[in-house]
Amino acid sequence: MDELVNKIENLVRKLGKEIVAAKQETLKLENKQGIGNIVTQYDQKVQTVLKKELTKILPEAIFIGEEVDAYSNVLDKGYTFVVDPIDGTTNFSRGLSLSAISVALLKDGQPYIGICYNPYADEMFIAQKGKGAYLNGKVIRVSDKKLNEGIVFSGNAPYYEELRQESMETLVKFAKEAADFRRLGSAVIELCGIACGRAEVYFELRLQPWDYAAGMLIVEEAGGKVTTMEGKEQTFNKPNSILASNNMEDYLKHIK
Ligand code: LIP
Repeated sequence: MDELVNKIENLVRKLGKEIVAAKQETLKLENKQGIGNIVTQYDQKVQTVLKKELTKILPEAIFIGEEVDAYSNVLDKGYTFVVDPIDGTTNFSRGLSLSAISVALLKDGQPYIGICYNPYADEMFIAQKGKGAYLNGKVIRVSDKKLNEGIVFSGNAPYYEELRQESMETLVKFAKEAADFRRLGSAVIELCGIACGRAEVYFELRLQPWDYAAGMLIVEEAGGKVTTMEGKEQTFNKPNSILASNNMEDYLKHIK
């Protein structure tokens, strides 16, 4: 398994360098379904290379990615790659340097390996089921802060106009009790931030499986907890809400 992880890590790190080197003035933006949901030629190129190279690394796995094959079914038996080539595409398109590559390998429908790379910070987050979570090779753990001294990462589900009001109301409920809140614009960076103790809670009312499949495993292997906003187990065949935390208290009670 370690050889498999190393091969994926090297591939992701190489592609991360291409993302950082992208010149903003060369970006070609295309609109997708939903408000402000864009894709650039870099999202498409990175995903094409990921699909080609991951298939060489593990031929028996199927591939699900944001920019193609988006809704093939996750295999209940066997291996499925669930990939976001550039999570935080809007940040990428605006030169905000807050984006990440996310590669999850699911085994029998559950996260088995999670690899998330923020190339701007050169931060490689890796988790293997049952083997802990690491940032650049060092063990990471969620924080031990309670909400009243903690930071909340809030997702606004920006592509879904019908969720904006509820997203803001949820943020107000959390923010009233937290020390502060942040919105980074990359679910992957927010999930990895929970895993390494930089914040205590991350919520978003609708994310795609490729946004959270890898980051979720990294949070859980770092001692955190990831459910839907209703406290249910996560699934990977359709968009879901997400509540990720350091599991220091029942955070759902703050948003009832
Ligand atoms: C984005 C997430 C962000 C969320 C957006 C979108 P993308 O991923 O990282 O947190 O609010 O709705 O899902 O589309 O940039 O890969």
